[in-house]
Amino acid sequence: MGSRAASDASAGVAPSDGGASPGVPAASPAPAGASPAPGAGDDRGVYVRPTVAGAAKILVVGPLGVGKTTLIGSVSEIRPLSTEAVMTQAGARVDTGGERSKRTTTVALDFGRITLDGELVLYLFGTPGQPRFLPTWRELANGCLGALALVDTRDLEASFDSLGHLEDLDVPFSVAVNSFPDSPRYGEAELRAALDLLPHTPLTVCDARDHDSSLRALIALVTHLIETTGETPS
Ligand SMILES: Nc1nc2c(ncn2[C@@H]2O[C@H](COP(=O)(O)OP(=O)(O)OP(=O)(O)O)[C@@H](O)[C@H]2O)c(=O)[nH]1
Ligand SMILES: [Mg+2]
Repeated sequence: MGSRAASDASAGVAPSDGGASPGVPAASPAPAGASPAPGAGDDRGVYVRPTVAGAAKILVVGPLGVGKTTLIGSVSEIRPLSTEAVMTQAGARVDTGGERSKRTTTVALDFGRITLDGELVLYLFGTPGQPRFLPTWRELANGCLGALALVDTRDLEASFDSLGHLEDLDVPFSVAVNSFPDSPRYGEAELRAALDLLPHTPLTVCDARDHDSSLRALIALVTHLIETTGETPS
């Protein structure tokens, strides 16, 4: 496995012997006031609460099949908008990677909404995962406060483009490892080195299928954004 750091291929990491990514912290618990887990689509709130004092646009990025659509769907308090299309043989040569069982892919964007602590609304925009859609990020990133970058440890190299693109666009971000059953486990230092993360960039583990886990990853991001920008979204 390679490192994202330019020309330092020797910094590759090997899986640590078992364990659940011991060095990589799970994000801290969700605050008591965070929105409850949404139930079936019909139960989801439609209107922004009157208590809301601020809003922020957040990108959810990552390579093909890393779990972006899944995360937005599990955390959104409104019925998420998704633009899934069936992957066909015609795209097989360009749309590589991702879950082998995966049959659809996002072709425009995902959209969802979550209210934190009754006060801060996050509008979540999921990017398409195929590399050929990277140029569309420039538009999607317009006006965003930051990004949650999902990573799959089964193919760390697949995330390099996403992270590099965020840096190019000057979008602050945090990283969340979305764990799959067959994901190799790495220590935090190994992962940070392989992904070439700055020391202050949050690195957490999440399960994109789980509402609370996804929420914690977003809270880690927002906490980081508030700390680094010194501003509360308005
Ligand atoms: N085991 C496991 N499966 C997951 C997890 N997250 C997503 N999946 C599955 O992985 C597949 C890919 O998830 P998506 O959410 O479609 O991935 P995506 O990043 O939106 O993919 P693209 O839009 O094609 O880039 C789906 O079949 C999910 O059910 C996870 O945390 N654990
Ligand atoms: Mg998707």
